[in-house]
Amino acid sequence: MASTVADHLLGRLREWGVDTVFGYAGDGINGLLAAWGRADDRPRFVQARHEEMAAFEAVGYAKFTGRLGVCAATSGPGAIHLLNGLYDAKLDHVPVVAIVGQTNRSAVGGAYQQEVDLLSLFKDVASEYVQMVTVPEQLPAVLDRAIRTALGRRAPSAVIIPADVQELDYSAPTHEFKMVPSSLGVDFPRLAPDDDAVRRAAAVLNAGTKVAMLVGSGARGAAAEVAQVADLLGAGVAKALLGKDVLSDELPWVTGAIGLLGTRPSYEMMMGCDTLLTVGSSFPYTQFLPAFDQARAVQVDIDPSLIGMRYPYEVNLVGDATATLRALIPLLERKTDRSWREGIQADVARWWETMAKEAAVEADPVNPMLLFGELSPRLPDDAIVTADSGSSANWYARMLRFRGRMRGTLSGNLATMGAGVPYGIGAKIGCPDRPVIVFAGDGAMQMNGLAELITVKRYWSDWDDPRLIIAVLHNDDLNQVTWEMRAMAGAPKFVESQSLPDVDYAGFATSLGLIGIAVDKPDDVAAAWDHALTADRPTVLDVRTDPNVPPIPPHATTDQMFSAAKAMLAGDEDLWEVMRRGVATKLQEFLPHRSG
Ligand SMILES: Cc1ncc(C[n+]2csc(CCOP(=O)(O)OP(=O)(O)O)c2C)c(N)n1
Ligand SMILES: [Mg+2]
Repeated sequence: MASTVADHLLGRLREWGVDTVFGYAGDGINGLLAAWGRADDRPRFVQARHEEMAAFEAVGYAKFTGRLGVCAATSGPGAIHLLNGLYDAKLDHVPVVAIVGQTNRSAVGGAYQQEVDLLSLFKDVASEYVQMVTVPEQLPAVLDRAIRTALGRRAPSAVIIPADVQELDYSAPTHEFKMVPSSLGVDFPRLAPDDDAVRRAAAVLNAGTKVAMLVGSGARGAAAEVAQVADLLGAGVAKALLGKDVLSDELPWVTGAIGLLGTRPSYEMMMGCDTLLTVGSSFPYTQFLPAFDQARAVQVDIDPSLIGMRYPYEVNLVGDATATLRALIPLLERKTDRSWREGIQADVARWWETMAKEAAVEADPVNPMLLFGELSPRLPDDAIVTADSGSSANWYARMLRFRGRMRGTLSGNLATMGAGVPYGIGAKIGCPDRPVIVFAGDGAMQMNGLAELITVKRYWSDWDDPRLIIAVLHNDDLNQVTWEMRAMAGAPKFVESQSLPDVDYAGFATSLGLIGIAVDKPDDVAAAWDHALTADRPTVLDVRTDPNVPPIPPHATTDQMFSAAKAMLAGDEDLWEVMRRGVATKLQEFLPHRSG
């Protein structure tokens, strides 16, 4: 039998080194599925419960392996389901190719069943590249370009293939007019910075006396250079959420997370600095950066379309983080006065003590900070951690001390609920020899995490290291939003929208043959982690956490709240009291009544 377009497509994916495709079946891709059967499941087809989960799994896989993520879905509803996961890839700059079916060419435009205008549907999410293959000769150029564009622009792209085209005999583009042949592979440059710009940046940084650095995921792989620059400049380093695993939290001058989910030392450093150096981050919240007339600033970023925003930077240096920092280092003068950095280190040390104290405070029944605090020192050196959107993102950002080879991520820019569990699955499929820990709210579990545990049931026995731990913050509440409403809108909890039905998460896990551990006492938290971290299969930790422990720190809401919180904390009030008794209620006293 001749090779079909679908056979050729799978063969080309294999040639590109794609070993896994996350997907879900449907008659819009029947030709592809049949080819998969003929190809002996190469690349491996991983079946999710829902196409959105397949897309999240592809994003998680790509984030943790550094390779291309690929997902596949049928036409119409399957393609529509992919969207949220693809937007997650778009906003967090992750290379993912979506392969989707379409109705037969003879039916397109005929209001046919499951016919959706897919080119229009994907136009925004796959704005870097989306195309429909209508004849076999088109396939190589479209597929190869989709892959190269996704990798090069760090973005999702989409290839649409009508069902009948999948089953056509493949015929390659020829050496003729109106043919577009293609080739395999791509090598990217390491973008070297402009010499003059490096000199101007060094002049700004050398002139400062109190330097703050902010690093994001663009600084991944440049940890040694970041540390060297920070040392020369006597700087502290704050980390944007997606850059949490870029630099070890054991370094005494790393102030940790910044922003709404951030730490106090990061906030204080930004409020007190006279110079800012941002590397590989487009952290969005300007109000957590220095005031406009307070600091001179330099930004380093590989993407000219994202540089120069958020702050009036004096030098916007486009370049690879490692190459640019290496070029800067010989031009930087070591600050002889180390007092600024010593102050930051003292703040950081005090911060970790405060976190430990807060985690030890009694709650009803389990303080969520205790859950994270007990895990932190137990984290295996090669652990991968993901967190869902919700209160767990806050505790993930602030409470976990990353070190060594640890990796972690979440849906940073889209901040979508429901990514935690499928990210964890994508991590396990991509890195089956590493332990993976997922934090998810009960709302996120009910949204889709529970169903996706069925995917875990299907695949876990293939993993070299079977440990996948899903810690559920069981607070019967959409807690993050409940607190946002309290703190930002001054509104009480609206039970109809915020309360969740009670579900037995541990019991559901057990029913799937996984380990389920229900925890409702603080004293049992440590043993539960030990159990899960030595288990021979995936575990769901179903932990009754207290919804009255506010995830939002007092310095993290509106500008007025910053100054209010600062005033309170400067008076050496017990930070915990401020938080525990309800940041919102306390801070409300400082807020003028809102109008409109
Ligand atoms: C898809 C999606 N829907 C809604 C939201 C808004 N949202 C953000 S966090 C959150 C609550 C999450 O509740 P849960 O998963 O129970 O976690 P908790 O905050 O209670 O720990 C909501 C509704 C969102 N970010 N994404
Ligand atoms: Mg909840």
